[in-house]
Amino acid sequence: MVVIGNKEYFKGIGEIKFEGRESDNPLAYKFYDPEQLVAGKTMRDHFRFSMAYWHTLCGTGGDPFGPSTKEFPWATSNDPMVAAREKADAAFEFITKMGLDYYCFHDYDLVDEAGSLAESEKRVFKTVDYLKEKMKVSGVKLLWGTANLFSNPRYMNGAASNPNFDVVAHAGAQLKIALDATMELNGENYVFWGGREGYMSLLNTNMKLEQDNIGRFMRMARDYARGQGFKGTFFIEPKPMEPSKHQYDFDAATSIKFIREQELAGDFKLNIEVNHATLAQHTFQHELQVAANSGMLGSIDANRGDYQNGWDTDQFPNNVMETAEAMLVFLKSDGLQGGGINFDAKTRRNSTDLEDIFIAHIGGADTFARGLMVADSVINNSNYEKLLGKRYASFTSGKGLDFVRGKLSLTDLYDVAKLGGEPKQISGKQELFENIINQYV
Ligand code: XLS
Ligand code: NI
Ligand code: NI
Repeated sequence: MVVIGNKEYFKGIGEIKFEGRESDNPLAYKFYDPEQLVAGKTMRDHFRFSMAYWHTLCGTGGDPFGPSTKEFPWATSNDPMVAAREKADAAFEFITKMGLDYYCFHDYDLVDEAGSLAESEKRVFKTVDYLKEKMKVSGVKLLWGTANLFSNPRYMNGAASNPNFDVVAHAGAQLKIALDATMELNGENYVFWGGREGYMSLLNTNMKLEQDNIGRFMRMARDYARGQGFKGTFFIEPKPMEPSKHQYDFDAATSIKFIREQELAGDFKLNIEVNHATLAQHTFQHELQVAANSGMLGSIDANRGDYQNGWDTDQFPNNVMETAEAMLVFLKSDGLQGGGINFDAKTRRNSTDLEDIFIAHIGGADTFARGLMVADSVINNSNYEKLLGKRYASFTSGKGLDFVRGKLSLTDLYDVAKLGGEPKQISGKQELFENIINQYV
């Protein structure tokens, strides 16, 4: 069902339907068929696709070298409340026309921050009331909310990690409001992305205190939300750098260590973003696997980087090979723990037609759908699993099995090696594995 506010913003664009790969219609899904079953679940339930408010409704194309290029018809009013409602109308028109199930926001994506905390809070809750109605009519749900604790200059030295307690307190107030807004909208999760939670120079930084303060801040968030009956999961979204030089949530491994050290396990998992993985010199699939190994694969921010540029370009996903490898991890880990796939991606600065926003999201959804189907057939129709199993066969019987079961000592290894002589060379077969993925694309 398409829900439209007072105005229709995306004129001439109807509901985006699945038409299959033979279709030439740029405004149709070629691979994402929400009702198609893959590995016992519909694609819709696997992915739980979400629109990111910040890029899709607020990102007008400004960069360090030039101003906005995109004139959004929902961003014309000088009255912040009118602008917030129009933005919400456009958001829900887009989400429902796309057939997405979820959205995500930062507090001040919904409505502009005001001159005082009290006034900002009023604005946020007025907008929340409006969103509530739109969610009721459309059935669209909130995947996660978050607080923007990085844009306002007051956070230039960090938010929870700020050396000035007054700023930490202000961040706490903003966190409380964002949590309340998320809970009011039945948000299923809450995200912490710490763009300014890091440092530029260790010379002026007490790293231990800053990190412990972030831990305290997150435990407060958890205790407050749980006290209000929040049942969802908190996610930390790792990113190594940008805007800070060193960000404390560098990658999945670093964030898992932090979660455990700060006694947040059980309540906190990870939101893995593709372009953040590559910024940390990892692959997307590596980060997914690290999270899954610790039972912390919570959610995904879908996008992609650029092989030549070293920053967070947030392009829409279109790399089927990369996504297929990621979906192998996804399927083998039983999907996401509470989260979904949020398109944290933006159209390029020179993609200025409103329909480009649709085309971009369609491409992203199709890439994930294709990746999922490839991964599913690799698992079920190829000898991939058998080959992988064969690589580790030495641990399934004899002394290898004893080792896995913890029955051997170091002297046992010594004896095995002495008896066995030089181990036989066994190929890693990487090219064969790669060819199998290629064969099923
Ligand atoms: C920025 C992050 C941000 C988070 C939400 O790089 O990806 O958009 O997802 O604060
Ligand atoms: Ni993100
Ligand atoms: Ni990002």
